Parts: sequence; C-alpha cells; structure tokens
Amino acid sequence: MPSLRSAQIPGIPEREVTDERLFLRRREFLRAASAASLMAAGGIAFGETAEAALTDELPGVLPAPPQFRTDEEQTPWSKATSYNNFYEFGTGKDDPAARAHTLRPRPWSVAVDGEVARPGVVPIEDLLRPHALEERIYRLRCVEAWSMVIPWVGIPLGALLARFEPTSKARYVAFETLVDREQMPGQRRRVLDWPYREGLRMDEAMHPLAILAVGMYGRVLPNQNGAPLRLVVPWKYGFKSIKSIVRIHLQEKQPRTTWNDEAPREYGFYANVNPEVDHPRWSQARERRIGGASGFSALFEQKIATLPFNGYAEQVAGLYAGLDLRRNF
Ligand SMILES: Nc1nc2c(c(=O)[nH]1)N[C@H]1C(S)=C(S)[C@@H](COP(=O)(O)O)O[C@H]1N2
Ligand SMILES: [Mo]
Repeated sequence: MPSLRSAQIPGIPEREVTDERLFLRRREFLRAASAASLMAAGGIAFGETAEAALTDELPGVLPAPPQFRTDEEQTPWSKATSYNNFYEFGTGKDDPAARAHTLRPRPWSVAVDGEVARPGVVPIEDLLRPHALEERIYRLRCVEAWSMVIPWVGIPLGALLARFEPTSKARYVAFETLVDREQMPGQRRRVLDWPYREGLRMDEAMHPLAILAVGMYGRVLPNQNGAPLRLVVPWKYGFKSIKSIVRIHLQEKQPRTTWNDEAPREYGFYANVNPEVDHPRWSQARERRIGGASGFSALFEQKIATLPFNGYAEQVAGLYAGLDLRRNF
C-alpha cells in the first residue's frame, strides 16, 4: 500500500517495482554472503530484511478440507515474515520485520459488541485451543500486485460471531486494530487516521472462507503478520485482512474502513480482487508471486495472471449476484 502522504509524487507503481527488486537483490546478497557467517558475526547485518525467528508450534492443528487449501508452492516463512504491510510499524515493507518486536501480543483480548444478544470479551487463549484450529492454505493478494501463498492457522470468523448471537439488525461487521503508541510507534505519526479499521458485510463475514488467523506455518503468528490475531479474507485485496484486532463491532450501517477513508476513488469498501478493474494508477491484471525462487532466479520471477476473486469465484461470486462490480469495487 503506497503511503498517500508520500504519494503526492506520481509514479508510485514504478517505485513499488523498484522497491521489490531491491528487496530481492538484498536477499540474494544475504544468501551469497552466507547467512551462517552473518549470524555468527552478531545478528543480521541488514536489519530491514530480518525475518521472524521461528515462533512456538501450535499443537493440534487440523488440516482443512480441500476447498480451503491450494497446492500452489508456498511462500517461504522467511519472505512471509520480512516483506509486510503494517503501517503501525512504518510504511516500508521491511519496517514491520525490523520494528514489530515492541508489540506485546499477550495478554490480549478482543471485544465483540454492538448488534449482538450477548456482547463479550474473548481472551486470546480461548482461540488457541487445540482441535479447534484449522490449517487453511490461501493466496493473499495485495492491491500493489504482489501475492503470497500462506498456510494460515485459525478459526472460521462465522463460528466466532455466532457465539455472540447477532441480532437481525447486524448487517455489517466492523474491525479495529489496537491503538498504542508505545507498542506501535508508527502511530506517533498521523500516517493514517488510527485505529486501522476494516469491515465486511455480514454475509461475507459468515462465509466459510473468512477466518481469524492466530498462526501460520503451524506456528504462533509472528508480530509483523498481525499477532495475536488477524482477519484473512482470501478473495479480497490484502488491506481487508486487518491485523492485531482488539474490537469486533456488529452494526446496521456500513462501517468506515481505513483505505476507503484515505482514498475512496482508489480503495473501495468491497475490494474484491478483480483483474478487470484497474487501480486508478496501475493495472490489476497480473501479480508477482513472492514465492520460493531465491538468488539470481528471483530477479526474473514472472508475473502471473490475477484471477477474479483471487481464484475463489466458485465459492464467493454468488454473494455479489446483481451487484455492479465496477461501481462497487
Ligand atoms: N492493522 C493493519 N492491518 C493491515 C495493514 C496495516 O497497515 N495495518 N496492512 C494490510 C495490507 S495492505 C496487507 S497487503 C496485509 C499484509 O499482510 P502480511 O504482512 O501478513 O502479508 O495486511 C493488511 N492488514
Ligand atoms: Mo496490501
């Protein structure tokens, strides 16, 4: 997500491409210089490309049924934890990896309120019970035209919401990220109007593909990926998948959402992945898969075609029957 404050200069897509090449080149350099000797020399010499140390394994994770798993090559942990968007820690792709260590994901709880019969608070421990957790292997496509394939660990969002007994007035679900300038130093600047906010229509939230993730790669979610819990809505652009959630509010009106507030002509409320609707400043037809390629070959990673609804059309297109997807982008 390009920073709008810095986006006064046109040509952000070019900058984005350059950033990504730089990223890949640095990683190649790191490898060439031998990771082992760098580590021995007292840590990571290039802090901005530091990946997350392995987090604890999550016990008792069940594999999800096949409709929730892609067998495409998975993005390696090192890349999924070192190339992130998380503006609470800075606007650079490598800022979260370098700076998200100040986030304290325990203790943590999430308030669920608004149009529900039983408002309440969920301690994070409640969501980490073995045998309640499933592994879902999803593509996540950023609006900036890169994508990853990540094995998430989580629970269906719909199952959690149902516990609180939504009323008949609950038409939308609003989500909010933590606000804490000590833990999230990026919030000391008004880069965005904090808290980061997202929202879904109730039927989208209840769709079985939508999950709350508490882990990835069989392990506890690293801070830079949105610890201790984040949304994952795989048929929508990445910015809908809000991180480090502290509040879930059910309501009658369509909620405000961060990027729609910032630039309504560029980022819609729906944000369904759609190769036919260009972002005003670049095409959405293709994507760069941040994959397993490393070293020299990573420099020549081919762009692949973006699929409608990020490849989940068969499962979710029905939610939007009769809706003009060009107007409701
Ligand atoms: N709170 C919060 N959530 C966020 C963001 C953010 O800046 N703050 N960035 C979003 C964007 S633009 C993307 S692409 C995904 C990236 O998730 P990842 O870093 O786990 O790949 O997180 C989304 N969730
Ligand atoms: Mo994104």
